[in-house]
Amino acid sequence: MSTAVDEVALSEVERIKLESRGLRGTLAAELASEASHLTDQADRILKFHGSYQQDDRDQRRELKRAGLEPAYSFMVRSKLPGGVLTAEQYLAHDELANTADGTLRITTRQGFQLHGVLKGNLRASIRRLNESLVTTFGACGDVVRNVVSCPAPLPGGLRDEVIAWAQRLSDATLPRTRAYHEIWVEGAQVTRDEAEPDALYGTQYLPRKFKVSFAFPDDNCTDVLSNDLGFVVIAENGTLAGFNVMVGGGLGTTHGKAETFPRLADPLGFVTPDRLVAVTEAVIAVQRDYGNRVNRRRARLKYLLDERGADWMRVQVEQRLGSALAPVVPVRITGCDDHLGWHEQADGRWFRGIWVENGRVRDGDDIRLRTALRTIVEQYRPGVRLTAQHNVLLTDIDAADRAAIDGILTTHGVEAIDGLTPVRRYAMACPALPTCPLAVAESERVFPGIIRELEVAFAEVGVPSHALTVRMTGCPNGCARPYTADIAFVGRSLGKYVVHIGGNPEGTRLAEPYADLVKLEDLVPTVRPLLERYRAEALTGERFGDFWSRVGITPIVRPARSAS
Ligand code: SRM
Ligand code: SF4
Repeated sequence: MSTAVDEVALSEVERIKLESRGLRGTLAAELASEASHLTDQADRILKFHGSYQQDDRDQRRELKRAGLEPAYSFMVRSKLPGGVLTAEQYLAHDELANTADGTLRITTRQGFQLHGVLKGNLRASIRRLNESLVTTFGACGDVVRNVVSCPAPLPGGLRDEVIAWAQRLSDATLPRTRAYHEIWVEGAQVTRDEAEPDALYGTQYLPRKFKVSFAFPDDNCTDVLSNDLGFVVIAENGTLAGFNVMVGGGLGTTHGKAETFPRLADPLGFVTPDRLVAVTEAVIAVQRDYGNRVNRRRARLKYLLDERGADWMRVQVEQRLGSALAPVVPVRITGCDDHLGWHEQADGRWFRGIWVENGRVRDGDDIRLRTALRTIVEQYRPGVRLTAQHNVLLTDIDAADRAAIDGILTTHGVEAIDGLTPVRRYAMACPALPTCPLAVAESERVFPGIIRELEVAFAEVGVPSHALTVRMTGCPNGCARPYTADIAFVGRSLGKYVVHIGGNPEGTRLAEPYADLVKLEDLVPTVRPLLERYRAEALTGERFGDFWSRVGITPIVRPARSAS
């Protein structure tokens, strides 16, 4: 394999990967040891296996002051292509939440995360997921992550056909090493000296995470253009003709580092389904061979596209394919559906989309969503599907059971969708504190308050009701996809945020930074004048983000209230 990196200094992570013997490293031995936590080296390798070592940041300072070590635990992320689970697989996750922090967290890439898993329970948790035929392998790390695809089983059958392709692609891009099976399933402590050859990933895997998405032109519910590699479905007379291939999307940035930026994917060409795996492998091979292995901040495929352009990329991909790509089919991405509420499937059965605040399935005082879902899944055995907007769909339900299922949800305080304002319905926040080590500000914990405040502002200003995306993250990495939202709050430092304005629900436009260093309590007052001008000047039917994109946002340095 290549090349372009042989002569240059490798980043520390590259060295760890190279010396890991097929993602083994010292992981097995460290898991078996009495130590409360893993070394950084083993933690790096653990990520490829679908888990991150974390510590409770709420307790960090106090423990340090008391001379104690941090409160370590692990986040475990399941890889669920297209967000699809059986009832049994859902119940396995629910059961494991009891030995974690009592919640299940739906992710923005249709996975599940368990938080707060103790080291002593880690192997049993991952093993239990494997027994239910769910893997965590490749849910994190420098490989292909969970492949996302619209999960709604709508009539016509195309959605399920595309999910099957997403699953095939996920299988084809799984690392070939047996390390995962040895460590988690067999529980081996003595592992091989030599790595098995991996034709796709080589010995160093990819320079960075690699994200793949499928989407429909009229329903980009997976935010396809934010992915390294995207496939937009092209249908002819209701059947799958193929996919427009999009490359080089990604959202992560670093404050103050102008060489990092969010970017939407470029069109590369059109492929028929039989060439899907080959074109995926070709794009991955280009990133493997030419991606930046020295500077991890610049290692995503988007920077290769930015430096060398889509034409260069096309030549590289075609060389590896041994044939030319057909030109992209001219289609526009025009919509995004959250699939909430009741919908009829092709087979006459029904699915119901349930709104989950920030993807957190839990039992609170008033809303006991976790118990409600467990009760329904145990009793009716529906399919369970996760959306890329943090919500859950219960599928394959007989018409006769609909009322009873609604009754269970109501009894447990779960709100019907007609009770949700658009501001709330499409809102997303990342986990941030206390689990995320990269958070510089709060997100999920403060977001409900921000949404309540925004709802009041929208009502007082009299803004017309339409789909609108409001998103928050605790740092600029962009996990809740703030840079494609109509309104976004991006953590800047403790208690302060950058406000971004002007994306859209269909994810085809990047928002612009509007105000910097805005205090948490000033976020809504900062946005309010924008609502007022929008209400006064928008064209009939014009949406909030579209209006600001048309008239142009003039960035302000200081927020409305804290200017003194
Ligand atoms: Fe993310 C890192 C959570 C989707 C960009 N992300 C993290 C970590 C693992 C922090 C860390 O590295 O230690 C966060 C764990 C926090 C915790 O306590 O749970 C984390 N990311 C999440 C999730 C759970 C957010 C959510 O609200 O659901 C999402 C898990 C998806 C999954 O199932 O795989 C999640 N992350 C995203 C997305 C959105 C997407 O993929 O659609 C992005 C932006 C798109 C992109 O990748 O460009 C995203 N996460 C990042 C980045 C920045 C990457 C970059 O190119 O710069 C990091 C930091 C990194 O990789 O160094 C990061
Ligand atoms: Fe953590 Fe930042 Fe991602 Fe939020 S956006 S989960 S704070 S890495």
